[in-house]
Amino acid sequence: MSEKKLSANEGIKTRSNYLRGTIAEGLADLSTGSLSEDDQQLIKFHGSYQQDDRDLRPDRRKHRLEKAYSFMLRIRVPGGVSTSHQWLETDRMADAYANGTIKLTTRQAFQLHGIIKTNLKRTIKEINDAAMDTIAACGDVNRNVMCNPNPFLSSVHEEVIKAARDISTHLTPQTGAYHEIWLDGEKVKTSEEDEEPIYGKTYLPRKFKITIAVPPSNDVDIFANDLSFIAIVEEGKLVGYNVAVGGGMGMTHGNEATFPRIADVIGYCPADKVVDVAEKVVLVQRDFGDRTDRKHSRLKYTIQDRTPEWFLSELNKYLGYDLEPVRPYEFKDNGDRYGWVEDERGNFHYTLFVQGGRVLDTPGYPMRTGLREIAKIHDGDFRLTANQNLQIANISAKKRAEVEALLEKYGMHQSHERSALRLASIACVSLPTCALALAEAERYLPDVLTTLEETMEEVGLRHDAITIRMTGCPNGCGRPFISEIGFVGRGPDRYNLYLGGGHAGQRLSKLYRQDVAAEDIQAVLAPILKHYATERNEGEHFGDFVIRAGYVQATVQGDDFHKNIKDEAYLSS
Ligand code: SRM
Ligand code: SF4
Repeated sequence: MSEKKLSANEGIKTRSNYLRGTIAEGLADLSTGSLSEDDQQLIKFHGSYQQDDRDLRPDRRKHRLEKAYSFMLRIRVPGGVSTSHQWLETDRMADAYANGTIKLTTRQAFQLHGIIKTNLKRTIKEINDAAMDTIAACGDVNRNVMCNPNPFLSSVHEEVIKAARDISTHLTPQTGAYHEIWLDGEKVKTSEEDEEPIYGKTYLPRKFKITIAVPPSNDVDIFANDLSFIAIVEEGKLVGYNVAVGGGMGMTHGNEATFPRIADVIGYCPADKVVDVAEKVVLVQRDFGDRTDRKHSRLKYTIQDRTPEWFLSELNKYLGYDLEPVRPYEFKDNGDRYGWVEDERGNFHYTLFVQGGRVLDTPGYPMRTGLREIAKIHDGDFRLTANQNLQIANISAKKRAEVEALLEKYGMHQSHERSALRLASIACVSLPTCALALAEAERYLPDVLTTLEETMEEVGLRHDAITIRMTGCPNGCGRPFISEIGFVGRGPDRYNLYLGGGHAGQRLSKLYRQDVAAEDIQAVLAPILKHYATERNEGEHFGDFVIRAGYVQATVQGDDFHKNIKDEAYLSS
């Protein structure tokens, strides 16, 4: 029996000498704005993607110019908590080296876009000087660990954020390459001195994502992650975590072997075992994940192929003890709590809506300037939410009036009064920077929402939160397959429309219409929204209603996600 060939990336990792490759040499080559193909893969582990401005492609092609290459940098922010100083530094670098905007991502990280090759090293160095880093923000390793910014249960939250940081630190790659290349760290003599105790030479088969949630809020969307911990709080104290494994969103149009998957909740561990469990789940995936086909290499496929029961028994072997039975928990929603909140210690938190997570100044709405002015006087911290929003957190009672005045001065004080639909929206970056985008998302969803708001207003749904997400392709960076309404790019101005995801992100949606033209979106959705407004049961969420009313089937775990996609054109595309 012949062994299947390893994917090309496995060779790149093996040859890279623990992620060094020829990145340093490539940075020094001023004849091009790009890096070699192999280094483009390796640089992801260092937190960067080589991109080009796709809006400029036709013109540059016409003039026979190299693509307008630049680099995106993703800054890890474990648990989404950033200090005021870190905010100010990120803001400064956005002007000094990037495109003048800060992107708050769906995994509570910062992204800077448009950094040219000659500025990359100094930007990474300055990020590290601000006590942040970019290592493992991307690549076949554990990514930014998410944790919900829960101001209500601040004592529990403190413990949970510590767990997120501990997991993040424990799973950070140990290679000296990052320090060597970006921070002028000392060169190690042989790669032997530079081992990766957890990952080994070839790291993981694919990216790996971890979250922690404190119910009833699922605002970090645990079911879309490789591994999640659901905090179990008894009598106000954190006692442990339920463990969920095997979630993920990405799929490829027309390829039924790829699909989004909801994580399985397989057991419970005491609070002091959380890092151990995280490590062992990673090890099982390291050893059993598919390294031959990158479209089949996420943990969700390992578990789908071998069953959750197999995974639990293997994990118990790696742990040397058994996970306990799952404890009861309940999630109510996966959205953010906007506006002002006071916590049990008398601190204040203001959650600001940030459309598409893009922090920038626009005529009439100088949000980036306003946040900079707040950061200058703010004595608490900033918390990035997994819904691409921003919490100005832990404002002391004596500072609240000052922060409030600045919010008002810069027009941010009413951000939470927008329609409930807009407040429940997410759009991935997509064009012009994302190399994989098939259609617009961040630049287009605001307009779609404006037209849908007319319908929502008309039928009396202005205050009803329906989760709505748009992505430029089926990789699912905005987690569209677990929203109640999901648009997934198919091609320029064309989207597949998915309906019926769970309001708390607990159920996948189903394809309702394929190839909806951008201009037809309102016409397709308006009758369904009207129907919902008149026929819904008391407290019934939109995602549940569309299933009851027969627009789509419910997805149950283990179901074939593509079961109701029977369109030949779709499958052959
Ligand atoms: Fe993502 C690839 C942006 C969250 C699934 N994602 C990309 C790249 C890097 C495109 C590329 O490979 O060339 C995008 C860069 C665009 C740009 O110009 O910035 C990109 N992903 C994003 C962000 C910035 C979207 C956003 O608007 O916030 C999010 C950054 C998160 C972070 O801080 O780490 C982002 N990506 C996600 C999520 C959501 C999540 O993790 O909760 C998912 C779905 C969950 C999952 O992983 O299954 C996601 N991104 C993907 C995939 C599909 C992976 C798969 O298993 O099939 C790709 C493509 C790939 O890896 O090959 C991808
Ligand atoms: Fe790019 Fe697709 Fe992710 Fe959007 S969903 S950022 S288009 S990879």
